Amino acid sequence: MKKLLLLAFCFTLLASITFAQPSGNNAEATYVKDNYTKYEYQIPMRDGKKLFTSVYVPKDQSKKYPFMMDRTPYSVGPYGADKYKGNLGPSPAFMHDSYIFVYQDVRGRYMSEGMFEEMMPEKEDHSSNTDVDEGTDTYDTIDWLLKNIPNNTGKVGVWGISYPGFYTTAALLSRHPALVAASPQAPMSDLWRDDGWHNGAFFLVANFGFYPGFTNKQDDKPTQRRGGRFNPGTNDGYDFFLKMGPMKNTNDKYYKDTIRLWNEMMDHPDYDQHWKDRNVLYHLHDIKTAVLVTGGWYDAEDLYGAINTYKTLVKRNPKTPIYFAMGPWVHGGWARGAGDHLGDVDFGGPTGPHYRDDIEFKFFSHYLKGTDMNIAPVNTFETGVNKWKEYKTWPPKEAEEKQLYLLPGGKLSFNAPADSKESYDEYVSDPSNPIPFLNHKSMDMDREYMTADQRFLADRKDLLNYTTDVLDKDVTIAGNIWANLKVSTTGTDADFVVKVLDVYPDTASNNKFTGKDVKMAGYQQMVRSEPIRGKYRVSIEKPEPFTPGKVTPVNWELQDVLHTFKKGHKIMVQVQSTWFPLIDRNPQTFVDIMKCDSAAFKKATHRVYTSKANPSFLKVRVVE
Ligand code: PG9
Repeated sequence: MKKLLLLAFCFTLLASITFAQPSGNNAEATYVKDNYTKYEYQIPMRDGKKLFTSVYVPKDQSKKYPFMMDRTPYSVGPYGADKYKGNLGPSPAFMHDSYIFVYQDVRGRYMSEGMFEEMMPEKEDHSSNTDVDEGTDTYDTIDWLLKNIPNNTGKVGVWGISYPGFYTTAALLSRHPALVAASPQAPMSDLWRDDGWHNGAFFLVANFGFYPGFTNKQDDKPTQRRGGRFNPGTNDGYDFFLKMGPMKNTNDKYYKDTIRLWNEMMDHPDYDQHWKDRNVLYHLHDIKTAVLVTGGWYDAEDLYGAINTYKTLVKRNPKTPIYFAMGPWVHGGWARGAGDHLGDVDFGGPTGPHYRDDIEFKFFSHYLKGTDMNIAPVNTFETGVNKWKEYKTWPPKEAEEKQLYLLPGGKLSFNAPADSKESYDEYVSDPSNPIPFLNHKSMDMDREYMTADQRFLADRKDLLNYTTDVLDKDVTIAGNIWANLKVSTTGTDADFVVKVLDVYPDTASNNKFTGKDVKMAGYQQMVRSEPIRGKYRVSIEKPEPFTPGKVTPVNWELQDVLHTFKKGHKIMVQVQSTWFPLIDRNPQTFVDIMKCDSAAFKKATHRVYTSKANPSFLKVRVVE
């Protein structure tokens, strides 16, 4: 602790943690106090550890109620039986409809006993009382609640966003028969692929800011204390991280090896056993609980988790009712607010209330209270034309796979290259002058980056643009996008970032959300974007260097979209090799990036091939 105090930067009390329960407004807070009584319990688990749990019971005890439970690493506070949360449940409709609301500090967090482990590995074998995990903790909690909370109906629903979304997925593994409905929302599923790394590129700005606050205790002693917040002393993240130098300086200069969870990240850059043990998707078999998986197309944190939790559940549990809802939202954007725009982009009206009232509330009400429900298996918001679309499956069966080719002269087309002559485009990428991911100063991963106009990069020479002709009809892409590039580099490692952009016509007019000094005419809206760290192109477990100058395939998934590029717009694909400080810098030499020195960082020339022999293209699914 002394060491920390000596740091040049101070830690202040953490004001906000990513997915703590929103505090609600005064009317909601009054409603909670008037209609619910709060109790606090230490619920014993099978291994003897006790988990701190707040239970809000309807004052009207003339009826029975089902449980709605949220298990969280972000604190169930406020603590004290006389101190109430400002609102209850996933949305106000729930608290007005009366449920028994249960909030639990998960094992090792805040007032619960035990040692916290990042995304605690799930076990398949629970034969001994010490074989505990989030599944058994959920099972033991449900069992205790059914026996100890009067006037319950014997039915339980679980929900949670982000980390609590992971705990919701893990709750399914309790396989407790009373757990009849669950909604993992933006659930982390595999930290290496969700918040940590995207195809091996480290999400620097998001994680660096998160771990000091999250690591509130590094022992097994209960505490109400929150973690600290790292104060970098600037709001210019680009400058801060550039001056910081190589990743090892996060510890050498700032954290001094005091943050256990940060060190776990730094020690495991590859997809090794540490991360495999924490991949909850491996365990999603034999699930009988009805599930509603929810996510946001513009969730910069756990988009992978939402999409892949849904796809895995459907594939491995074909007889179980599994629903999917994806809207035009940022991380957790469906839980509160209108959800009517992101940055300059207008979604044509509120989207949040439809989800909360017509999908989420009806789903839980049906399974917990037996009310009618008429929800399509897949409810997806189609961006670009701003409409909800219902499907039976995701991706929709009717979507046809097509290839969108990067062609010489910066062209992009569904027609493959015809010329047998070799062709390529090249750029020099310099880790000491990385391409910014934002057009303004920030120390955060500003969520608007997911739809932001990319024209601010017009003068950069270290990226490539490929653009279609003006579209003569709408083009709708539904499902995942794959980048298939043929590249070469003068270095031995390289990152490649592919961005898919919707280019608006010059006649496009501004909307009520368009920022000051922005013109929607010619806007280059980011629709989907993902990096790959080239050394992981063959195996995410065993990185491999590039052979300088050798044409090499690099393929990676860009995640799903449901987006219509409208008639009159153009589709644009942008390729670059830095994206800072969203992802850390690749030194472009084959080294352990988390441990290397600044001497490892070198300029390199990268080529992207566009010929018939070496085509580069995106694989997309098009709905006619
Ligand atoms: N997605 C969250 C997270 C961020 C960074 C690291 C680990 C988890 C969260 O908001 O819970």
